[in-house]
Amino acid sequence: MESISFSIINGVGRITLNRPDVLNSFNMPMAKELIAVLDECANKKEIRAVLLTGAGRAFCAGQDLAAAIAPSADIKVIVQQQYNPIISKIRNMDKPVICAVNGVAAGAGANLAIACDIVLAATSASFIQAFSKIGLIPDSGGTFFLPRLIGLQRATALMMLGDKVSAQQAMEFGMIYKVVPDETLMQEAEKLAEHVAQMPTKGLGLTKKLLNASMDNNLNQQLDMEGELQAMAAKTADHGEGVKAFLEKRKPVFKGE
Ligand code: T3D
Repeated sequence: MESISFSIINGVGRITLNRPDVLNSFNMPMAKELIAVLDECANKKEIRAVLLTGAGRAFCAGQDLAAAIAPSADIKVIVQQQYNPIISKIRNMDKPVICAVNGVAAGAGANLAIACDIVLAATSASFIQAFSKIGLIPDSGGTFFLPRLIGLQRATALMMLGDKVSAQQAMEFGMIYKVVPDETLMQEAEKLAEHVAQMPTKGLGLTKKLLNASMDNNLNQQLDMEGELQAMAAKTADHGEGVKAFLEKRKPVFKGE
């Protein structure tokens, strides 16, 4: 792979967007590589959590604008073949996806970050719904997730104005989980990812499924689904181990089964 670095360490599939000269902006090859590694993360049993970050000083500046204006570029194809599958794969992966936003996240880059399950950001990171500045509309699931995370009023203002939001402000808005000093971002993100990789993976996957469904369901539908999925969680080996360890007053050893 040329534009993505990927490794598996301690149960974590670590993905780094790696086109730092153009702030890790997306062209088709990078999107295809990301899609392939997301598939690998979803399918490999030994991977129990994913950590996504960017190389260099940025997380991701969204679409590579030079690639987007190439004569052969078709924006509908770019959205359908790059961004839509990436966002669907992150949301449908039955494992936690942690995002470490190491610098600016703009356009599709901002919406890629907020589609992840738990988002940490470096103090110097920022988020920009940059689309309106170039006459485009927000994509990559932004119009779905952002109003649900921070409310319609703030989402509308950010998407129409394209204002830059600091990491601190993003946390206060509820757009991300936590702000971490620049120097310790990767260390904390790795620690968090390795921690969740040791947790009951099937239960976390079912929790994610419920949270996804809660975006559309009414209360009764959600209560029914909780009942069904709780029955599935109760059948996992990790549930058995959790209860046994509790009763034996020891630390559980979860295997993701
Ligand atoms: O196909 C479609 O278009 C549909 C899909 C759309 C999805 C989208 O994501 S649309 C939104 C696209 N992204 C943007 O509009 C953001 C563009 N970038 C910026 O506004 C700024 O670069 C940042 C605010 C992100 C960072 O600013 P700054 O001052 O820290 O860095 P810079 O100097 O602007 O950028 C550094 C280099 O990266 C520079 O190259 P150079 O001069 O050193 O050779 C710059 O051209 C390059 N770069 C930054 N963003 C992009 C980019 N090159 C290509 N595409 C980019 N998006």
